[in-house]
Amino acid sequence: MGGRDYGPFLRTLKEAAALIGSGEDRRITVVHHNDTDGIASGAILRRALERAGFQVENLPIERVHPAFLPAIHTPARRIILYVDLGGQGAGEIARHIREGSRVLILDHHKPGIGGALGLHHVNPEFFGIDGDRECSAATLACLFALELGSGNEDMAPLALVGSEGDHQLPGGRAEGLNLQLLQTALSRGDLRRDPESGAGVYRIPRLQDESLQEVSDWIIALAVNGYYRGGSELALDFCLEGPDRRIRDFAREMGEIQREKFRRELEALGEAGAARETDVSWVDVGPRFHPLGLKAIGLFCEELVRTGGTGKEDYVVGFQSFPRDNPYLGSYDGRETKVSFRVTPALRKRIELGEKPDLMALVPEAAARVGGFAEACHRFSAACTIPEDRIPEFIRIFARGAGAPR
Ligand SMILES: [Mn+2]
Repeated sequence: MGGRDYGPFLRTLKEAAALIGSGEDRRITVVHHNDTDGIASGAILRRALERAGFQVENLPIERVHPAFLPAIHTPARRIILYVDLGGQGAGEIARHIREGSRVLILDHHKPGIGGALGLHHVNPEFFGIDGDRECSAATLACLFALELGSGNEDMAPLALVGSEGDHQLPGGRAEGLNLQLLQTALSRGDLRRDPESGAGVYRIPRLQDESLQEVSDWIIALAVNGYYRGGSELALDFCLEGPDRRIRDFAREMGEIQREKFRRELEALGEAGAARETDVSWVDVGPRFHPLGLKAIGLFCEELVRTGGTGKEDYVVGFQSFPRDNPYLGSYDGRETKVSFRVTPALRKRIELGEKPDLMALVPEAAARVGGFAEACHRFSAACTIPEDRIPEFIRIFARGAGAPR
């Protein structure tokens, strides 16, 4: 840590905890991502806020979609805490805040430009702390929990689960604020090193001695694959109580559903594999992956690449239609499709050589041109949402950009 001064950041967290902890209202809604880091964050906050006398409602979501904000910001919800998401949509969220309600965002993703009035946004990135490497959302949530009460130190292992899920512990090495909580958890015996299983493997005795990676795998099976069957609830229970029979059965069932859906889809594509347009291999699974969560299409694109179902140097694009019913927020008939992007290993090399454009250069612009929006864009993987009836047009626009010489 090199004697880094986290004082100003921790003071801001303390103020945020005071803001939430004070007041008469004892009902709070925690809105969080449904991936490993988000679920671990949601579990930490549920336990810590319950200990502080709150009645806690967890709302796990796949992303902040403008259409769902009115369903989140209802009059009955007076205190809303966003964690692991919300930072990039702060401006949009601010427009839905009702008078007399309090909204706090705890996020570690690089915030967009421009602030938002009427809400508090605590983010390590504001303090020069790298939210991609030194502080997962679960670490942030745990530090917030420690400001609510020092009795929450037992939540530190879950902070590391979130860090693992967000790939912030390469080879088991933690940095920055993640490292602080790793030391807390080890010194209390809430986490133990397991050198016999490999360097950098940590296990959580309280969760039946599962490793951080195993816990993360459980959460993905439950909350990501099982999202549209309410599996996020089980994932939260799992984080706080450990796996029971019901949780193991559900996770296994979701795993089977995923394998079966993928197998059928590959079979239907047959020898020819994905459809081709210049430099682009694409597949539209429509609603066929239901009830799997929207991350399924990205995983399927990876499977397509692995099984050779794409062109050798292609961008790989998958479409999965947006389910009409959200288990937490009710129905929505926007008729949209989620779009996932991957690249083949050969294309990745060419992008690295600067011979082809990366996904950050292609996706936001193509999405905007058909009235959609980009969500999570990295160089070699990305996602966006577009209207369902504009898929053919989108493929043409994307293929034109992809074929353009760099
Ligand atoms: Mn995260």
